[in-house]
Amino acid sequence: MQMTLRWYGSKYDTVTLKQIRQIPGVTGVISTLYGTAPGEVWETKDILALKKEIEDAGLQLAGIESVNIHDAIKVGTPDRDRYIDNYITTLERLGQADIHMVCYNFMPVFDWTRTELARVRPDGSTVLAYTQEAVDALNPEDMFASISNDANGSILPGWEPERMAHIKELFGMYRDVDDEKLFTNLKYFLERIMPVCDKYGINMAIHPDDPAWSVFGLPRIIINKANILRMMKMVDNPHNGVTFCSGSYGTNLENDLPDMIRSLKGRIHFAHVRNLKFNSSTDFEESAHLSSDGTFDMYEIMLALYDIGFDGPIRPDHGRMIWDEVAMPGYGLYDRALGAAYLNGLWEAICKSRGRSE
Ligand code: DNO
Repeated sequence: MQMTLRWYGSKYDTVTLKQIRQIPGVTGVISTLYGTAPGEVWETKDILALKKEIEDAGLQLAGIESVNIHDAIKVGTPDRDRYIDNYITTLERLGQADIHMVCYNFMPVFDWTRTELARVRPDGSTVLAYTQEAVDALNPEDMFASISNDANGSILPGWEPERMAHIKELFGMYRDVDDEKLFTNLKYFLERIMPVCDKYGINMAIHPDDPAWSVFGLPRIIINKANILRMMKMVDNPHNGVTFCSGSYGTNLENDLPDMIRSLKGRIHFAHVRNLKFNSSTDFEESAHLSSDGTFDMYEIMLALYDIGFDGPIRPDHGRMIWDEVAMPGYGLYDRALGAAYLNGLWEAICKSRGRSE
């Protein structure tokens, strides 16, 4: 595996490449052209400039998170082919730039959803948290307002104000889209992009829906083992793979994370590894990465990745806000650096105890 950190670009991130370079064992970053809208074609010069900036800092651009999917593709409107053509052009340009992993999601309207961005924990750190009760009490517009007021001035991924300004219209578009329709539209999209992925060796890594159930009545399909295996089978190409995100699949306590990892051998192209602490089955917060601070056994998760021979990029995920850092919620430097060091430690111990070099 290759340990990486997510980085939003020098215009948007409070964390610098120099700081990332100094985290032991982190050799790459996962980035994006933050600021491009879903459906836009990415310019080669922008891709190459991003790559050069990262390489000049002594790091590798290990993959893209995300090339976002236009709602026309998810809904399956008549103009979807135009947006898929754009997506294919972007993939071609990424492939030509020697970039081979692309994370994306197929969540209607919203990307990931949290109800609190700064819940205070007993140690004084603040974390992202979710309660179903809070979602049930809100309408989507209020949810957007509370999230953007709380974001330390940053734009959270998937919550871009330009899209959220049309939230009612977006909900309207999905009126007739149920789980089956969403599966069909995902299949159509994947079948169209697989030839370019084959040509350039691009691994597509779908991110799970977070939380792993329907929010505000919208369909959500990338939520459990049965659905993800269905997706792998419906377009049975190794480039059709997943981002295994423990914190997203883990929102549903019925998901057995190590078992899911083992069932996805050969198809996990990217891993987000983080812990959650459940206070009840509908109230969870994003604890430190350490097993004893949360609900998941992080050793078992890393062991399952080791057992399937996972060799893609991995990153610690949302960190707590500690040591008075001010940053995009979940994406500060300090706690993610602690997470990377911890995951590296688990990996080294697993490799040594199994007699394999790292
Ligand atoms: C949240 C992230 C997601 C993820 C997208 C992938 O912090 O894990 O926003 O990047 O769902 O497209």
